[in-house]
Amino acid sequence: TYLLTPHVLRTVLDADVARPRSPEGHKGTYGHVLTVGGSRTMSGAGLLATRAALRAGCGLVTWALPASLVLPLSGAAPEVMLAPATDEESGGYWDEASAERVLELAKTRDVLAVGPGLGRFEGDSGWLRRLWEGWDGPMVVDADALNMLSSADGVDAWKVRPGATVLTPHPGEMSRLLGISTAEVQRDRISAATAYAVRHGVTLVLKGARTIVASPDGSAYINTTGTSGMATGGTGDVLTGIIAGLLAQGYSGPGAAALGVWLHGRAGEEAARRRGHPASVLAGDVIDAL
Ligand code: NPW
Ligand code: AMP
Ligand code: MG
Repeated sequence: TYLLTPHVLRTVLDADVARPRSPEGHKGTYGHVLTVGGSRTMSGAGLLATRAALRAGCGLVTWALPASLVLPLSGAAPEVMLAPATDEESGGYWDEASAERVLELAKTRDVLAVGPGLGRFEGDSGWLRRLWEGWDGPMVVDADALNMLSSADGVDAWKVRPGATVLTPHPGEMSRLLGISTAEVQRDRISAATAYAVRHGVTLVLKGARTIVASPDGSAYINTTGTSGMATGGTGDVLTGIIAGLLAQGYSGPGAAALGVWLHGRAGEEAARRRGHPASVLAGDVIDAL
């Protein structure tokens, strides 16, 4: 277990062959993220994750969202491509069939970021399993997608993914993943995170003040950046986008998670400085400070 200082961060990233920002680079050089999220009442979460991925430096981002949201959201983020992932005729809401559309879109993208603002729907655990096993590249699993994982039967039988898998639960989501109380999770955060990461072969980011990054090899990192100003709606969705944007640039699961968590906290500190007080930080300010 290490404190995630800039020096330690460098050693984590040593193993990475990320794509450096080359003067010759173009938008295709830095990877393409597919965000899968948003719903009628939580479109903001999908938008925050999508914008954060771009701010983290990937070249392109497509946002797969319910068809009924495409028109209201066109223009909300001009840099982002919108891809309806549901059927217009059915009212355009997430359903089990939308997994096939997402997998089709994923064929020409590098990273999937699944969960922010998705909501829950009938058969959603099977939907997540279809993406988990049907997509072999890197994948960030957050928010409602974590809740789908919690309510799925027989997760141990799900295939270990060949691509990097990064799970980003807050303590409430972690308590659902483990079937224990939030207080129990908080009592020993390092053990909760590392045990899950090793057992399931994933990178697990246990969020909250002093976020833990646990890698599948059993090592754990305690973040040193962040501020109480980040205790506000949407900051977790921003982190999901940042990690996905870094994965798209070629970082490993633990590398993208450690760098993403550190940068996210540092951007939160900068946002609080710019606003003059942590209480006034919004999730969008964290993106802008990045
Ligand atoms: P409490 O309140 O202390 O008892 P949920 P969610 C606990 C979307 N969003 N330390 C907390 O415990 C997300 O993307 C949309 C301790 C509470 O029980 C999801 O799709 C937004 N406990 C969806 O909303 C902006 C902690 O977790 C529970 C903790 C639901 O996600 C907001 C709350 O978690 C949001 O991101 C900590 N550090 N952190 C938008 N603008 O569209 C959390 N808890 O029930 O999983 O709800 O996180 O809001
Ligand atoms: P979520 O609950 O999914 O929106 O995620 C909240 C984000 O804000 C996570 O990255 C947390 O680590 C971060 N955060 C929340 N409260 C604090 C705090 N008091 N200090 C530092 N970071 C925090
Ligand atoms: Mg969240």
